[in-house]
Amino acid sequence: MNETALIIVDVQNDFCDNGSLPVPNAEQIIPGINKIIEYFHSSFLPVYATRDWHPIDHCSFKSNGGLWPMHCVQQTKGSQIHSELLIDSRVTIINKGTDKDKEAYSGFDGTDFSQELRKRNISKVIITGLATDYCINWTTIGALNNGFSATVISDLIRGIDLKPGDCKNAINEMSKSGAKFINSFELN
Ligand code: VGL
Ligand code: ZN
Repeated sequence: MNETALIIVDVQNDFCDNGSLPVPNAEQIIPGINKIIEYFHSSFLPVYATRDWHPIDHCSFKSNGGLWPMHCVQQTKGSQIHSELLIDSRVTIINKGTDKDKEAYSGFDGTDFSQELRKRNISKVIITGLATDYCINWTTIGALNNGFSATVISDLIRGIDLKPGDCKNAINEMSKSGAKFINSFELN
């Protein structure tokens, strides 16, 4: 149980420029994430990418009383992973938020992700992607709650800050829960 896996969270069109729920400056982190993906492949370490993967009648949409504009609807352009991200068959995709009645910000919520990681002897995850104050926060805490150690790449995350301070609070929360933070230059 001592392998490390990379988890790229929700780098999907709807969270990028011109998407329906754009995260400010999301696209800035893509080249940096690509370097980390290549580093993991060259070290023969597993790479996972989560996708927010909602049915069209999902409860998180404003049209259904939720908080968000319609986003990441299964099989649409908006739910595709950004084309500049180096995703190929070596990357395992994890879909979350697929139950119309449940919000699921964590890649560990309603998925078999933790069993999959355990099966591959992974004890530590490195986390990057979108959005700091939602799916990064919840996925990181989900990893910790499932017994993995979790490290967030601090310069390769971007957040929404619906309320100013949300991202800062999320970082404090992850820290308090036991997550570590590193800069990407420490990885390659
Ligand atoms: C997310 C808002 C709604 C995220 C997903 O990926 O952080 N944020 N759905
Ligand atoms: Zn969502």
